[in-house]
Amino acid sequence: MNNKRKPKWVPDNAGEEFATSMLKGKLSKNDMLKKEKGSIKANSEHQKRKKLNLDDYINGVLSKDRTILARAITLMESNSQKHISMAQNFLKGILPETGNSIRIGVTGAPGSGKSTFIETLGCYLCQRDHKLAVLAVDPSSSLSKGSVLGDKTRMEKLAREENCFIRPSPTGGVLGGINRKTRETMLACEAAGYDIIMIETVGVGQNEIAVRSLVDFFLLLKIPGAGDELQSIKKGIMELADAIIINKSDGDNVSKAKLAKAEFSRSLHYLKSTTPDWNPKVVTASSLYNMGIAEIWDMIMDFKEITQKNGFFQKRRNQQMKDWIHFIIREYLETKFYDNKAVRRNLSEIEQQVIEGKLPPTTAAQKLISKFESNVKESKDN
Ligand SMILES: Nc1nc2c(ncn2[C@@H]2O[C@H](COP(=O)(O)OP(=O)(O)OP(=O)(O)O)[C@@H](O)[C@H]2O)c(=O)[nH]1
Ligand SMILES: [Mg+2]
Repeated sequence: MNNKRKPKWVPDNAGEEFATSMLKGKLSKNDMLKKEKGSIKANSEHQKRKKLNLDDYINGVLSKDRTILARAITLMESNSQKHISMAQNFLKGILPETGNSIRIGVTGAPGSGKSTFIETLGCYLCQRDHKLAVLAVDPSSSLSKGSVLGDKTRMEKLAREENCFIRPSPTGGVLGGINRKTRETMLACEAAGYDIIMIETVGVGQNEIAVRSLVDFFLLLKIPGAGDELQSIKKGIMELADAIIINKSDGDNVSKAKLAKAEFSRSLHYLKSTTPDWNPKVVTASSLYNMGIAEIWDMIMDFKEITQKNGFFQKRRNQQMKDWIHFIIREYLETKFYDNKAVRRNLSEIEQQVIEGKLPPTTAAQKLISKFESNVKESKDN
């Protein structure tokens, strides 16, 4: 008897007289269907995975092909050297077609309603023939566990809109990742004809600053609380915002929201605006019940008109581009420095000496820098 055909319950020492074996089963109708589906899937997978060259990427994105846009973003997110140089050539190719959008940053504490707000405003805009790209920046999911997955399901209605493209932007915990890759993703979306870009990020200090450097209009979402709003918000973040939205102004929250609005407006009054001719606004809204959303859009359009008229719209973008160059240089040099063998060998010991008061921090930094420089020189000489 063929051992492989033995059912599990047949004793190991069963002889020939133990006449039990399994026959190979026939595929049921259902199995056949599954198999067919599987092969269909494999085929489309194959199609999707067809290798693209540089022109395919550029032409695909410029002709508004969403699948190719998604693949171009994946290419730009890759850290492999081969992909990096192709991605840079791709960017160069699409650059003349970028910039024709309004870039909006949406930030706020976890659960303040950012995704709901983007969904409601997004549906409103898509129905008015705008094309919207939503980039959800997730700070490595450590603070708001799995928020990107949550976002995907929460923005279900928006995801069904033909005019909308939603892309979670992984950052791998590197703050810099937000800046460089999100910016490049944003450019690709613009080249693919998206005239509104919204970037969602969880409000955790430095993230806001990184996102502020990407966008034209920066929105901060707050929820009405027990009147202690101002304590929970850093002045620095408020200064960055072009508008504060008191979200969830519905049901029992309405009167609390009014109070919060008055409180924020008062304190904004004392802060210097970062945008000439624009005083940051405080508005109440309900993303869930679609209240105040159209007014927020009108406000953003007013902002655009005012800043385009006084030239600050372009001036800010120019400054952002300059900052971007320096950011990339800093990122490159820092990585080179901390990856250096001599630095890695000596870093913790020198840090310890500073902690123990044996070395002043400046001397410690200089020591590490000279170890780095001589190591670089040494490897060049060899
Ligand atoms: N009552 C009310 N609830 C809302 C409103 N907006 C959002 N919510 C609810 O608040 C909860 C969180 O909303 P999200 O949109 O996921 O919040 P988020 O800021 O994107 O959250 P994270 O991405 O996890 O940081 C959900 O249960 C929403 O239904 C609103 O205007 N009114
Ligand atoms: Mg969200």
